[in-house]
Amino acid sequence: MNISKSEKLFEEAKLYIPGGVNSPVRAFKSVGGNPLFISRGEKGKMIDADGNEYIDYIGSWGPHLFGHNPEFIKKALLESIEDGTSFGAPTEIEIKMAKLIVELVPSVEMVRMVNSGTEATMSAIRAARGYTGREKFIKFEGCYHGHADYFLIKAGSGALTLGVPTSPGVTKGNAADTLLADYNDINSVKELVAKNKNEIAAIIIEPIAGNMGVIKAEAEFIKELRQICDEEKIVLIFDEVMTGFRVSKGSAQEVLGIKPDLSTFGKIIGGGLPVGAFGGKKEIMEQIAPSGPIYQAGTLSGNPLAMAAGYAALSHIKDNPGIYDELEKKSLYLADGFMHNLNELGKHFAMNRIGSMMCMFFVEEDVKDFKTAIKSDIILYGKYFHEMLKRGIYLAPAQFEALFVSTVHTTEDLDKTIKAHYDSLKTIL
Ligand code: KE4
Repeated sequence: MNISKSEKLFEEAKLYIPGGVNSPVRAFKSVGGNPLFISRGEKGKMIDADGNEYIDYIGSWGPHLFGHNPEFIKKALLESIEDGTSFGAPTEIEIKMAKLIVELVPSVEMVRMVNSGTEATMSAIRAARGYTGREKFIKFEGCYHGHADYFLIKAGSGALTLGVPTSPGVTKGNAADTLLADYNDINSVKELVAKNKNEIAAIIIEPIAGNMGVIKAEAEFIKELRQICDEEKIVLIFDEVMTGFRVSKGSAQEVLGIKPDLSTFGKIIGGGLPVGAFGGKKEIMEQIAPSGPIYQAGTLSGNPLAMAAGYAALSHIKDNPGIYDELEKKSLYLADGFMHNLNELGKHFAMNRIGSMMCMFFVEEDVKDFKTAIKSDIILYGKYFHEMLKRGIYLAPAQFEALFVSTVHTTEDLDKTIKAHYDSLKTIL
């Protein structure tokens, strides 16, 4: 039986790269089967090594708000590369990029560029610790902030809710300062704050979670979170790596109407290249080296090539704010199609959507926190994923991720996806 090019490539990749991939979720472990090797992306589509075409709803896990390789980003890159790629010295485009982020996100007064979301969140935690002189921080079960040691922590036993490492290599020492609260449960935050009075430097949250599937912070919850941080002088960090410029021009903080003290960004701000950023209140950011004592650095941070792509992406957003209405229309059309199918099939799976990020959970009850999210039937999700793939629809190879609609998904793409959704569910239920 002849094996596909993707299968051949995967076998070879596993000889040289752990698990054959450079990021675990790409290996299809959660859904079974072997990953497809992608040869190219074009608008809302990706083509694999065997020439099969898929409508792509991952968009490289969020960056491709405008689909693959949009002309205006490609043009900016080709122009920039004529002058070189990186100099390890300040360049004008870094000022333009910083000014544009400050203009688009009012809570950001100053910003530092880094090379990934992980770098952004770990730097934001260090900034908060350095600024407050405190060591502990609160994160929420189900939120993912990248792979810095002190984020790879799950709730420990007992009321103490002390973190325990989720990965070998993460030390107990690192876990000791990470406190776990429950998303959308303000009492779980109040308990931790009371038990760790004046010891908490920061609370970091995905204001719209995208890593336990999609779950929006409830209005009352996020408002009280802001109040607690004000009262306790805790730095409130919105991790907007996924939601930044995804859910609105001003990111999730504009949708929720709450200003954090620090924000982290990634994905879309790189226009498809590796870029992250953290920024916020000037009094905190001025503490970052070399203007202040809190050390933070990066060889390729703000490199002009990546800045060219990111600046092109953010400029396109600034010049075309109507894209969010367009994204809302397309995303609502898709979600309505899915909901119609579920009603036809008599299945009331939870469907959470904020703008162009959404998730269908294989559980028939509201999903508003980690505990309800993990009731989803991930085996059934795996079957659904493969049925959709067979029908040319490329979704996240894991239940607890987001589906992303782009500005270049056409009505034809959406109709094909809605039909595939119905036929796939019909097949597996
Ligand atoms: P990166 O270090 O992967 O650029 O960003 C980490 C990160 C931080 N914060 C949030 C809210 C994030 O969603 C992420 C990364 N997102 C995952 C997708 N769920 C990236 C995919 C992957 O790990 O390959």
